[in-house]
Amino acid sequence: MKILIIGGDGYLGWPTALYFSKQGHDVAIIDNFARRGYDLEFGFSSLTPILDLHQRVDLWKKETGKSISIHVGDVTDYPFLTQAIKSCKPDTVVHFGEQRSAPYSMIGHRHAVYTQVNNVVGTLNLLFAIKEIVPDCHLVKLGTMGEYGTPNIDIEEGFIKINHNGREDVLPFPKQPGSFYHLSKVHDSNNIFFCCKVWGIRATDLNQGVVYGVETEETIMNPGLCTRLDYDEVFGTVLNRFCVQSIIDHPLTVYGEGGQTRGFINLLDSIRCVELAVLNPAGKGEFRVFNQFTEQFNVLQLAQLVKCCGERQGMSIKINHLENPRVELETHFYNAVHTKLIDLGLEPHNLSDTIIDSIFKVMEKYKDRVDSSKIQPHVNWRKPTNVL
Ligand code: NAD
Ligand code: USQ
Repeated sequence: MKILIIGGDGYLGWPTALYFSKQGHDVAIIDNFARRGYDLEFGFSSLTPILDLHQRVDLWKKETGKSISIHVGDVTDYPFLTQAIKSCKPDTVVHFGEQRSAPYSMIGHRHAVYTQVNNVVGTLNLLFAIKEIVPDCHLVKLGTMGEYGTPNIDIEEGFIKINHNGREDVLPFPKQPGSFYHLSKVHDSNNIFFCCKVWGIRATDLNQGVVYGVETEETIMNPGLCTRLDYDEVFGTVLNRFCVQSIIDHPLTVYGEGGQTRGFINLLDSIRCVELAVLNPAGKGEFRVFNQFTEQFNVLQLAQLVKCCGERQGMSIKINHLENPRVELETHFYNAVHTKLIDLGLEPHNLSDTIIDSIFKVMEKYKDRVDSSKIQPHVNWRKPTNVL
């Protein structure tokens, strides 16, 4: 297949591109390096040293003989996007290319507007470009479990059957997102659903949970092929952050009580889910939603799990409860259905001591690169500002 990966220089996009290339697909990447720009904006840096995209792709060619083509540009720039799509004529577009941090979107007005314009306009452009140039192409779009929020009922996979005043319908599951970033994903989902209906586009919205992990079979072929790993207050996700905090003896930063429950997924499973969606495309005009996570945990459970593993390795780990900088429920019901990807063949790598130990092992190698001043949270949902 010809597969176009938008956001192929990022944490998930890069290892996914390598995986598809290894399977023999013809892979192209679009990226505008916005993610590298956010690091420059705040003085953050990936824990793992990453080469630039051209160097990475050259190294991949040297290791495997396989080529990946690169289109450097911004998907909010429609002429650029249409030119890239005309040149690679993809069978499938996997769209990772958005600003993906909730705290970044909550810094203040400028970052909120940037996030929504970047994400919503980028996806809308892509929908138009698919309709105009490759109408049969399957769009696999990365959404988020955070679109649903934390309702006091079971979360279904995208749609819910509702009985109201004696009439019944299957409707999109109610959305209660918790940040301007998560809101941008809801706006995307609505636009995609609409375009599937009116233009017959085929699309899969992958409502993914929080991803953890760093290595894949392809990225370990050469240290220069590793993917980025963020631990800072803005881009670091909770389990990756707790692991980095452990190896530098920083207390684990549990926000509030720590009862916040989320869906989690290993990096390897995240890539496999995208593959399952790609290999089993949506029908013409079909808008599918898959809940892409394998297990749910609350934040305190994760902290305790990491503490336990770390202590077995001789680390001494303290758990701190910080005043929660976010506005979110800290104790709540959470039960989200996630069977569609399992039905397609996903075999989950569940979180275990062995997996946490292997994440520690990679992190230990780069321990000296950690800047501990970037860990404490400063972005506050209640106090928008434009300065971190
Ligand atoms: P990332 O920031 O590491 O990668 C995103 C990539 O997209 C970056 O390389 C960035 O430069 C590029 N990009 C952003 N805006 C662009 C634009 N306008 N034009 C071209 N390229 C652009 O993020 P990630 O962690 O790899 O996440 C990828 C996707 O998966 C995102 O859509 C995110 O919302 C979703 N997701 C991530 C997680 C997670 O835990 N990392 C969980 C659920 C969903
Ligand atoms: N949290 C802590 N301590 C920390 C960091 C986070 O207690 O040091 C808590 C947060 O308050 C939140 C939970 O952990 O309750 C998850 O936070 P996170 O930063 O790991 O994840 P989130 O902001 O939800 O965003 C991440 C990705 C995003 C993706 C989302 C999936 O950055 O791209 O969409 O996970 S989901 O959470 O399912 O919406």
